[in-house]
Formats: sequence, structure tokens, C-alpha cells
Amino acid sequence: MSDNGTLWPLETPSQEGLADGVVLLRNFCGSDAASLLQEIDTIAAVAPFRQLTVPGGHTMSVAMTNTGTFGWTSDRAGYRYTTNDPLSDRPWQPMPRSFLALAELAATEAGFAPFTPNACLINRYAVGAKLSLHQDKDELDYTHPIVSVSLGLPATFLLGSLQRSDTPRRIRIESGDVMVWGGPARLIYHGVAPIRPGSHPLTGSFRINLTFRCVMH
Ligand code: MD3
Ligand code: FE
Repeated sequence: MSDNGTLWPLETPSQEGLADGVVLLRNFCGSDAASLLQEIDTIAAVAPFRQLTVPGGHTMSVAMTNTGTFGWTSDRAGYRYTTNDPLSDRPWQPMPRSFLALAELAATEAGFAPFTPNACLINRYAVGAKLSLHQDKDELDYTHPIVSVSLGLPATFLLGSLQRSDTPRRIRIESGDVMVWGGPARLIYHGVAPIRPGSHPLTGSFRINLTFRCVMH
């Protein structure tokens, strides 16, 4: 293997521990990006991206759809996972095998094997879209990690702590980066800063994020 004189390989991907239970796999799926995006187009042709209403009545700036046995949804009545797309009342489409394989591999790489997700939330960010600081608490069992895959325009992740009042760290995330959140990090506050204008060869003026979850047994 080539070496830059510091015993550190030059080849990507690289792995960074950002906090206890948070592992960043830089460019883990860069070469899969185009085929992942093609799968997402197929999913969105049946279950279109939609901007959901939250219980407080606001509309989220992020547009979402899902694939897998369960999908996350929200309306004025609250947040929940459902087996059917509320727009069509048909089941969410089965998770593509390539999605499952990627999520399992990333979780294994990060030290959280075995992980078999049954939900994949697909978030689409236009320029200016953001996700305010929140915890993911709608899953039944917090012992499972969450695997997050970023595609398209870069983003700044807000990496908080278990206390909402702590100022979050800002972490630059690019297309192909994968993050795994587990164990002590599973309930940390996190968010995404407003997406800045730009153009990405694969997604144009959008960022797409996949979050793989095991939401119930
Ligand atoms: C840390 N999505 O869908 S992924 C979400 O980029 C969500 O679309 C963001 O937060 C996005 O809920 C961030 C990173 C992420 C996902 C889940 C987590 C970080 C997490 C769960 C626990 C702790
Ligand atoms: Fe989240």
C-alpha cells in the first residue's frame, strides 16, 4: 500500500471518531452515489417527496419519503412510523438490497454489527432547507444505531450533546460521507444548518440524506 511517510494511507475512505458512539466514514459510498440516486428516483416516483406538517402546525423545509417496512411520517396529530404511505395508503416500497447492504457494511465498519434496518427515511434538502436541533425518539429500541448517508450538496451537521442547551459542533459533510450513531450517541441532539447555494453533478441544487433505522422488531 502507498504511504505518505507518516504511516497514514492516502487512499480514502477514512474513519473518524467524532464523539463517543459517533463514527464518520468519509467517502464511504462515493462510487455508489449515482446508483443510490437512481434507486431514490424510482422510490420517489411511487412515494413522492413531500413536506410534512409537524404537530405545531409548521411545514418542514425538508421534503421526505421512505423505503422499507416502516416509514416516518408526521402531521398535526404527531410523529409516527407507518407501514403504508399516507398519501397512497399503499405499503412503502421494500428497501433495495443495495441500501441494506450499504447500511449493514457501514454499521459493521463502525463497530455496531449486527444491524438490520427496517426503515430508511429519505430527506431531500433544497437550498435554504434545514433541520433544527432535535433527538430521534420515535423508535422503540435505542440500542440500534442509526446510519446516515449524505449525497449531493454539502451540509453542515450540528452535533450537539444529550442536553439541548449545549452549543452544537459544526461538521462539514460531503457527498458519499456516511455517519453512524450508536450506543451513548443515540439520543444526542443533532440537526442540519441551512443548505448553501451550489450545484452538484449528481443532484443539482439538492442534498439527499438517507437515515437507516431499526424502528421496531
Ligand atoms: C444523531 N437527518 O432524519 S442525519 C433525521 O442529514 C436527521 O437529514 C439529518 O436528523 C439529515 O432525523 C441528520 C444524522 C443523524 C441522524 C440520526 C441521529 C444523526 C443522529 C440519531 C441520533 C443521533
Ligand atoms: Fe434526526
